[in-house]
Amino acid sequence: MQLLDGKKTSNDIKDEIAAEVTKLREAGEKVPHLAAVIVGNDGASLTYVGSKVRACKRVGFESTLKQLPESTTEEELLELVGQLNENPEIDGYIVQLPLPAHIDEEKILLAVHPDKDVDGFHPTNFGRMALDMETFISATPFGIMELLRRYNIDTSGKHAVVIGRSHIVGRPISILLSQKGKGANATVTLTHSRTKDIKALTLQADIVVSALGIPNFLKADMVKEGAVIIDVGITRVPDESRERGYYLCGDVDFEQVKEKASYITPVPGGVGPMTIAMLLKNTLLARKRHH
Ligand code: BQF
Repeated sequence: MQLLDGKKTSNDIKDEIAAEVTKLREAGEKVPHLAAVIVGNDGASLTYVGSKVRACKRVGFESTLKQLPESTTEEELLELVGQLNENPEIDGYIVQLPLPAHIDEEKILLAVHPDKDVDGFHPTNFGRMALDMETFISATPFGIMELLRRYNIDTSGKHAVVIGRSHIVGRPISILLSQKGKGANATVTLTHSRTKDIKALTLQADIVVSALGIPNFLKADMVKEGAVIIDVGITRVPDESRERGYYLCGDVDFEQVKEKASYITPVPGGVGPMTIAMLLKNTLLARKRHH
């Protein structure tokens, strides 16, 4: 078994981005500027935006964090989105999900200008991704593809089984894996909560991507010997004995499955850090495209 080390790979990518930022600065050009909007005080969301802002600092990007109260109205958030679209200082921005229940997420995502949509969630960008056009690919699927490419994993003609059909991970990764190119060309099965017999499918899989959010869902008896296992789950499991009060648990029963896998991502330190690195990559791309 070989670990797909997202922590190390994301640090390599951040080093590459930092080197590009230095070049931009030396050429007298503006450095990339990412803004992040968060509404409310969800603990996990605050951690995620915190990581994103910290990552910006690490590579030499400018960053702006807009923290709005839980009571923010949809109109107020749309107003801020409009300002960010207009602001020439901001190359790209994200609106941290999930949003409070009283705000229509779809309405907000539609309002983000596609040229600044570094999360790649706007239908224009998702559609461009599906059509092999240049776009911002969502950070998590982009991170998974980059991990497969950097480890030279042979995906061509392989059977990839994706678990979960979310707009942010399952759906886009199933499209990307089936496209032409390095780390792709796979035959893809997209499974979800209505799939009749997931185990029968995962047993046939050369590659499993699990983006379900059920801790330890994927057991050793569900995977084929030598399979590549990508774990996108990161559930916070309450644990009094830890100083944080929880631990992070993936969808894959790592201790069991690692014995059968050829390659496997750990949680933490697998896909999660890659997500952050690819958001930076998209922001650099936005800066370069900006003029
Ligand atoms: C790690 C996310 C669900 C819903 C909204 C590093 C992250 C996570 C794990 C991280 C995620 C998950 C993010 C690790 C961003 C990934 O070391 O394993 C980084 O910050 N993520 C998000 O912004 O919104 C989410 C998951």
